[in-house]
Amino acid sequence: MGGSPTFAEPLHVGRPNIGDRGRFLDRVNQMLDLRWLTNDGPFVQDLESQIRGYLGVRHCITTCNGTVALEIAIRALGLTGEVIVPSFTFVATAHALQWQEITPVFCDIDACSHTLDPQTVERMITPRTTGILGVHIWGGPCDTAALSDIARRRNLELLFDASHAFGCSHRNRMIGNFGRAEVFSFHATKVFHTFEGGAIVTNDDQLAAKIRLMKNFGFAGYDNVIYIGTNGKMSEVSAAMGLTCLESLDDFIAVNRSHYEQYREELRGLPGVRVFPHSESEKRNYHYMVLEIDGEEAGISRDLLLKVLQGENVLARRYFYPGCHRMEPYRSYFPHAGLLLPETEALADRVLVLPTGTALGRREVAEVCELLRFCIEHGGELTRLLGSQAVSVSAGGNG
Ligand code: T4K
Repeated sequence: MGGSPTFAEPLHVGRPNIGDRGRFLDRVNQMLDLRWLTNDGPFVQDLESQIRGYLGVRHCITTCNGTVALEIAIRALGLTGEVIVPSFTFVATAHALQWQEITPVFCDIDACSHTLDPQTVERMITPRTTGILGVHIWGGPCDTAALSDIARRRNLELLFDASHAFGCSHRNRMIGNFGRAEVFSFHATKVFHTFEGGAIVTNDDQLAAKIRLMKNFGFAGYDNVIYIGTNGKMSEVSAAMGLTCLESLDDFIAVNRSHYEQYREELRGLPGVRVFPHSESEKRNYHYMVLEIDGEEAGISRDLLLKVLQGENVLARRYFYPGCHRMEPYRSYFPHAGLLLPETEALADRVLVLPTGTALGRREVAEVCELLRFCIEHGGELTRLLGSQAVSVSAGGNG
């Protein structure tokens, strides 16, 4: 409203974690000395081995990003026709299917867990369905038992997009051990990252061998291509960052957890604000700080709240607004999809993701909470003053 913003510098949702800079630079020097920069080099092999140990899985195949990892996993599983997927996810989940001319059939979610609702999944199955692609949103697992049961009974493949769930567990096993395979994103903004990167993990030996071929043009040794493939390789510099981040992962998670607990404490009792709860009994990475805003109860709409936060340089986000089914090309392909997605649409209108991570301190978290409290206490006035103005898109993100 004309004054200077609360924060002089923008507060992003997820600034990258860096870890021990010295350790990373040492690795970069080793890499340069060795002149081995990509193609299954020593850092990639070490990273894959450490991830296998960390997750307790038989195979880890690193990739250049999470989207390509999804594309390869989908292809390696032989998915065709239709695949059931949530609309409430980052658009890459749907694109990885459509890119291969597989129809993403958008399915509604459970309002509490924000993940696929198994009963609805069952209703979306047609003779063309070949698989289910569940997403462990915010690091919280899908109902893996119910989805496995459906997949087994209906003879479908089950794949998980675990992009948000590195370091999380479910039923006392690390995520990475469910379905036929699971896919991680190691994008710079993730709790564990490799600048750009991803991985497919599986306990299936044959599937792993196929995926390894596919991510490297189908090469089974020099001059010998035995399968159609792509270039999905992770570079050595990315793996060097991964090894460095892995050494500090517990610290990153501890910071996220402390921010989550502080937010939960300081926002307690604010009308219309629900903090998405993380399990107390399982491992969580606390990577996404998710609120659900009930505009009626809060006395201010989620979008106006976002606008005010942005004005104060708090670049909160509406992940995953408006839902894949309301983005192109899906909006044109399936103009009536929303009729079957009431929970997805309601959630897309409520979610507000707040800044967290190692770039933030307790003071910043306290000030963001103070701002939210102020906005809700003065919701009526803010709505009168600013209510008619549209939400602008914050700088620097994908959308
Ligand atoms: N499946 C799911 C469920 C996913 O969430 C994702 C990725 C994928 C699949 C695909 O995986 P990848 O192919 O990406 O590996 C971000 C990420 O770009 C995206 O990886 C992630 N999901 C998604 C949830 O979030 P945006 O739209 O938030 O924009 P971004 O990454 O440009 O920036 C977020 C904020 O962080 C910005 O405001 C600025 C700040 N930032 C960003 C970068 C890259 C920095 O401070 N430094 C940086 O280096 O998508």
